Amino acid sequence: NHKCKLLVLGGGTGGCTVASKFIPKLGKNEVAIVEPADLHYYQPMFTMIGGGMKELKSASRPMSQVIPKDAVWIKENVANIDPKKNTVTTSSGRRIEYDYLVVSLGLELRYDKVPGLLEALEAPDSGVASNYSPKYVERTYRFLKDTKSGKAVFTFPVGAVKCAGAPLKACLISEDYFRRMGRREDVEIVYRTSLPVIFSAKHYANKLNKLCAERNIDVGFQQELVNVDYKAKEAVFKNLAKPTEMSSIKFSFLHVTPPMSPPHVLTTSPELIDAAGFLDVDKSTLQSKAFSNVYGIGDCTNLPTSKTAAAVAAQSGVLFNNLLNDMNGRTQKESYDGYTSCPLVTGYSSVILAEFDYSLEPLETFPMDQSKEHRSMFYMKKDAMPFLYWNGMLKGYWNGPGLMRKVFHLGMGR
Ligand code: FAD
Ligand code: UQ1
Repeated sequence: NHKCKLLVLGGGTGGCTVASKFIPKLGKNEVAIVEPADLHYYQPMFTMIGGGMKELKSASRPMSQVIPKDAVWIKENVANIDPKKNTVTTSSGRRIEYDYLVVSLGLELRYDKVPGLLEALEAPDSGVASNYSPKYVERTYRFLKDTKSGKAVFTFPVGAVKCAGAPLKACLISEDYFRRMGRREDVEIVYRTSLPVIFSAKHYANKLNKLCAERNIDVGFQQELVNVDYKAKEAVFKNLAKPTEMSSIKFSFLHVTPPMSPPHVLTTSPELIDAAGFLDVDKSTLQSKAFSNVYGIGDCTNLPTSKTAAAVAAQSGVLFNNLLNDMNGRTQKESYDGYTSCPLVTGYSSVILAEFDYSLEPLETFPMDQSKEHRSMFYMKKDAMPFLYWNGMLKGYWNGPGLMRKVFHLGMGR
């Protein structure tokens, strides 16, 4: 059994970042992190790996190196949360008592929800790949290289996803790949999304619609992938606008973004979650609506913004200030504006850097029109961001680009 001031559930992006911030305040061994994984992945790299621009091994570090050294690492699964008793139980039955709790458990990938998909992802030569999992991301580039003709199909699932731009990035990078290889005339590019729009923030959606049209990508809306038959090379879609209407596409290559769900373990504490199963927090303060000593950050929360590491960075500063104030008996609160960012990689040397907040209106850092494709932003994404992540964010020193934006805009604009 263990007792600590601050308990952090999950040692991913949000968990490590928050733990690092509190250690200087709370001292050695007063912050504990429950995290079962051996490796911590920098998931934003997966998009580049799928395009053959980076190697998988460059996207991970041993968990032992990213969990701050003065934190206690409990290398187990969380099995039960009891916020009434301020305790968490692990899968081996260990009880951990806390004064304050931060929940940062991320999202679960649900490849199992699409019949035939797991078999297809396990079969060596199915042509089916997915950038979302370190298990399947290397298949993307392998099968891109194998695809000489036919259809390359890209999907977007129903429900909450992390990095909602990533399914389209996979599509645009692949399109650029085939063009550069001289195969674009022989490969049709098909994008099928469950959503009625290409992207949530309209300013960028306008640009992306135009880009897809110019690049001759066949875009279909409100289409949900409901079955994969890799032997027949067939993907079946349901028309969400007309649920009895099914259609099937014969593919050479299929990139799937899986359905995702909130961490199952949250169901052990129904008071903490909303109807959809996400941690129910105040959208400004990040505090649990049910328990004042519980906070949430990142993908497992119901914060009504797009789920990204960039959003986690901005949230971490707000969470830190608010929870520290609580700990010190101060009542003032800082507000999260919903800031999120998605570097939309549109090919092998260009990025549209979408940045927006709860209003879905652009909130851009750099003094230029970021809805245009930029080479500089490609290198920012490929080389600068990973460095900032490992050396700045996970160590607690990066609260997102808010300050940078104010400097660049000299106090003018949003
Ligand atoms: P995670 O970092 O996923 O961490 C959750 C942690 O909880 C994991 O370590 C997991 O092992 C642990 N856990 C789960 N269940 C349990 C349990 N029962 N007990 C204990 N521990 C548990 N973001 C960007 O900002 N820019 C991008 O360009 C970008 N691109 C992306 C591309 C792809 C393909 C993907 C997959 C993601 C991308 N993201 C991007 C999103 C970003 O990676 C996530 O939003 C971010 O990592 C969320 O952090 P988190 O702490 O909420 O969850
Ligand atoms: C960001 O802060 C962040 O988290 C570290 C990302 O995730 C990897 C991003 O992709 C982006 C774009 C940001 C925002 C940073 C700047 C400089 C605009």
